[in-house]
Amino acid sequence: MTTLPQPISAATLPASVRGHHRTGLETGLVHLGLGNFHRAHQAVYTAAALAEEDGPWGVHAFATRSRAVVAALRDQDLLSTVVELAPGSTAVTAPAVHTRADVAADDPGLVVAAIAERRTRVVTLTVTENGYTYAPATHRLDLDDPRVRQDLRDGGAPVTVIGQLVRGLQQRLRRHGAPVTILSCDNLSGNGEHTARLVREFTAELPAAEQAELLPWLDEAVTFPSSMVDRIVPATTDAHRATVARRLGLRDRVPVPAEPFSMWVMEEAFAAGRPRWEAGGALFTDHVEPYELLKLRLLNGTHSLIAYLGALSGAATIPDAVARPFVERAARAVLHDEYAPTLAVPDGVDLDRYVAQLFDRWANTALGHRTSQVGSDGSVKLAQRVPEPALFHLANGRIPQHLALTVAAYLCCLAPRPGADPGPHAATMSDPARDRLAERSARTASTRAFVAGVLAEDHLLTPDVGADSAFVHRVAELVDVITAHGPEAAAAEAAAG
Ligand code: CS2
Repeated sequence: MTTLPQPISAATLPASVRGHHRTGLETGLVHLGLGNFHRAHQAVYTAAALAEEDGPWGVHAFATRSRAVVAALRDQDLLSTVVELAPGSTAVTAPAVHTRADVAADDPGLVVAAIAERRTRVVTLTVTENGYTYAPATHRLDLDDPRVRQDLRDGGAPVTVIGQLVRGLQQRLRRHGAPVTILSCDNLSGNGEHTARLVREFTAELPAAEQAELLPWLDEAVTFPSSMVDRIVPATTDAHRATVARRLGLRDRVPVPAEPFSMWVMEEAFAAGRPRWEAGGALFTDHVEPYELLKLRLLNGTHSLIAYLGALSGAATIPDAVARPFVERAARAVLHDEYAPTLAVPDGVDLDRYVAQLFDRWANTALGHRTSQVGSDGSVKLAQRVPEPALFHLANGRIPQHLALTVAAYLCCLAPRPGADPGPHAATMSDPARDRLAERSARTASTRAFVAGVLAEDHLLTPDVGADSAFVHRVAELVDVITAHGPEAAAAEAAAG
């Protein structure tokens, strides 16, 4: 008879894998978005900070919806592991930083109360691009979203993140008014300013007296630093659970796989202190934007193209995809010819080294990052990655062929032309726009009209990209090539210009 390993807990976890040895941690951070990324990123930096300097930096974390993760963490004394994977090397650590875990959807009032607690000094967010309830075409708060409207009407239990932030800040001001920092850690350009703007736009819809109360205090006491976060963190599988069982002899129901690489760059604008995150390698700068754009375009933008071309050619994972010579060629072309010219490389970053490292990271076969995961939520991700670089080239009289290919491959995955089958990996990509796009594809006979509808009427990217008929035309041509001859033929077409 085989005995199951014991569950991971405060009693069973070996001291050698704990990120730090503090006990009786007090809560000073609230985190919204308790998913894999948070546990492999901010939690690791916070554990490193605590190893170096004591402080009230325990984390009260809220999962957006996932009860399974919260239930597992509660059964495990809020402990879980990070399994760092590279070909030929595995390392397991357990950053013990959480003091409480809850599900936001089950008790939104608790999120509001946690933000309002005096002891809360920083609220960190990893709620994905999709969690900010803004209209991608305008970047403004989406007042047409029924959840936003509901949150504006009903102050007690907001369901949107922006609603929760505003109600939490409102309660905070009324209770004591202590300063606080809201730190977005999502892949949005200017994520701090963006969050601040959405918070103010929501506030501007409240009754006049509430606006007059809150707006001046937001200016005085609340900061919204921008940050660039980077670590490839796939979804958890049984293989990761088995690795932890083998390594530690313990059962972790919710380990997080991650690549060894990790990076965090933030603006130094904290209203009420912060952990010594530099102990984990975080950088603080007054100019975070060049880092954000570098990462958002070279890594995330290229990643999208690899995911869509890969999925369409039958690749389940990013390393499988980028191992196909035509995908690698297309990735290098979009990166060097179309994204890189739109960037100012931050001081101290060696571009060639950065790019070489990206290709090594994508080739990490031990990680098994799925094309369907990177391809999910493309309607919100592409709007962050493609429009500005596309407009840069269009303004210079050039059609950015591989940005057009990115959009075409995305459309072929999510909304295939009638009769086309994009295969199993595209079929499992989730996207809030999937039904709308698929319905438009099914009812529009001409590809040109379909693509024009998506870009110029639905504003998948931005209105000015949608208004560029040469770009729209090229995307439509490439959709037709993918549909008739496959992704490799379309990549060859794009390369030929
Ligand atoms: C990826 C990112 O899913 C995606 O769109 O591009 O999640 C990427 O892996 C991370 O941003 C890496 O830091």
